[in-house]
Amino acid sequence: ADDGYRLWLKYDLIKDVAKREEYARSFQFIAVSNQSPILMNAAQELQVGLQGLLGKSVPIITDLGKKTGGVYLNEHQGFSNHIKYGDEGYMMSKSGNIFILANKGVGVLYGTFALLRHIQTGQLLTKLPYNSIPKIRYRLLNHWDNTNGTIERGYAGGTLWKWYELPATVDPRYHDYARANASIGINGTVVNNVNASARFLTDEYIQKVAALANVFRDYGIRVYLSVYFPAPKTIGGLKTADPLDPDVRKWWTDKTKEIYKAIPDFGGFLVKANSEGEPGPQDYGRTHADGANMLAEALAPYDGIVMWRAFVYKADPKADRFKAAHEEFTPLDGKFDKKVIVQVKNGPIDFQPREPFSPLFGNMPKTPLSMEFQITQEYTGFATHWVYEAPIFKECLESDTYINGKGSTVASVIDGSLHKYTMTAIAGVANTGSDRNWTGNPMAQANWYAYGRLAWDHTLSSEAIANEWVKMTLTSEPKAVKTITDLMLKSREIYVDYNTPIGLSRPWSGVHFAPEPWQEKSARPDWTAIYYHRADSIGLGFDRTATGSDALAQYRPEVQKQWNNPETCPLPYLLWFHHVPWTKKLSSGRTLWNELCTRFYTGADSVKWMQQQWAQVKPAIDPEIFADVTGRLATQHTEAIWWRDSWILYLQTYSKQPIPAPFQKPD
Ligand code: GCW
Repeated sequence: ADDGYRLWLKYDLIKDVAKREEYARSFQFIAVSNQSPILMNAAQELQVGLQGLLGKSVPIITDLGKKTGGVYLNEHQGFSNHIKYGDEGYMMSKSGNIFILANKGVGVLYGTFALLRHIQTGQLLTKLPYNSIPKIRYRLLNHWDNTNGTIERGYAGGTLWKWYELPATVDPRYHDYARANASIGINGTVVNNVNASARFLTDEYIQKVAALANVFRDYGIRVYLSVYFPAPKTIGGLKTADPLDPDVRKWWTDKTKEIYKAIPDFGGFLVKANSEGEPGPQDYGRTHADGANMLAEALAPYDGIVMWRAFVYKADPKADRFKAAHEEFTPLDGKFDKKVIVQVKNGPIDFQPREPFSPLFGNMPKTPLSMEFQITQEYTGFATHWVYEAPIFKECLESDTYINGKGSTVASVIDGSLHKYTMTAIAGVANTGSDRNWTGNPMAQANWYAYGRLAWDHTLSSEAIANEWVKMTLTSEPKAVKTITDLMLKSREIYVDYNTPIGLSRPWSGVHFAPEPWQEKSARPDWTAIYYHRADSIGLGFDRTATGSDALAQYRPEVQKQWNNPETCPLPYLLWFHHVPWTKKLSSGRTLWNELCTRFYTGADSVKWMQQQWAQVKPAIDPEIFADVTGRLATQHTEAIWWRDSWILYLQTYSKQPIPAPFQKPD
């Protein structure tokens, strides 16, 4: 039985003997151009992969000579003078041998995983030549992991990092983590929570993190740390953490030096400051730029960067949280050091199942902006609900900001092409944990996978990624592949329908799981449900047009035009921007109330459809995974009904309307 540990790197034997033999003819040996650790990792991965896929042990050799019929992993600086492959791009070709060529070992490693993917997905080697260059330079996972072993918003067990055992004991699982990431092109990992403990900057923890870095390095992955801004006070014994104070600056400079001594390829710092109660430069009357530039100065002698998060909003129930990041950050455009990237969540609020793109994208032309996506399913059903996230990511990346006219997509902002940034980055909040299968729900592995693939090449389609993931991870039986891919592609829309349809924003509750639309009190005045959904006797939704908060004014006129008229605003965004009367007829022909009920009911009902579809693929799926997902889908169905009912019964106290007749039947 398959416990899910091997992810998409399963390398199960190809069942079709003829196909196996055909492949085998091209894999009589694996030759390497040198024996650096990274090239040897590539060669060994290929060896393990071929052993599994072809059932054949293929020798690794160090001298190609005149031999043909094998693979040559060739690290060759300057191999191409036509195309700029950079440090990470690779080329694959076939003539006599299969050649994987790259300027650096890590490029060869990526090419090797791509070759394996070719075979795993049953593609013909005649599809070569093939080349690939990442569109974004820093492709990171952000782990919200704490010193005590917990993960903030983690639903797959505790942290992977065994702090108590490190640095002396190095769990072999760290290698597998690195392999999985390298296979999808992830080249950096922030190991600790952005709500950071200062302990990560103590010598004790630097040594632990260095032990992880020692494993990750030979898979092309650099480690980064989230920093606690007042660390100079808490662990440095200084009286202040004012970023303009010379002693504070010296403290960071010395600390950074200490880190680089232990981790020579350290990637840099990620900072959450003056955000949700975390301290920051504003505590000293300084700006985000002052804080970020101080860290950039400390990193100046090294190849490291600062990723400064723009996730800020005030505890003000009268303000519109939607507008906060744009208000605070756009005035700072041009004030950041060249080592600083400002990291922006995809949407203006917070990883909701559907949000419009953040209006910061495109509006800071002098500052590199990076994208922060959330892979872990904080608002998309934790580990029980099956939600394939590639469509969420793509929807944002493909949104047009119109900053420099039509075609100024969010993707073109973050890949640097629009404003000519060379420093480009993307981050995904990880969904991994200590669960044997890494992500709790086996289907959530696809979200980790899809994030990595899109970070490398955002032009890939959600469908293509789903298709290859299914083939590599679950089955190659064509009908089952089709059924599961289809399920994946519909899963997000189904979730939105029973969770937050028509642009409804998700009410807060403690753990961010069930909607509790009735919630009126919380730790902060803006953390109530009513703040977000704005239900009243007239209607529902947040007016963000000129008659309301006017958040729409933060977008270009072309974008405003799409959203600012309630008659023409696409339904998925309607309640994000408009307070709509219950009885208003929508473009669907139904009233708001009837449309809401229709979505909630068909959404919950569609989970039943998901269960039926899944039942059909049983013969093609490993029994352990099949049973696991079957159980989760049952829970998902129950919970979808809860969510539907809690919303509808609550909203009905305002709408005073009956549930439409077709839905007045037992489930
Ligand atoms: O929405 C919030 C999450 C917090 C998280 C925060 C952030 C790490 O609920 O758990 O803190 O976003 O992104 O900083």
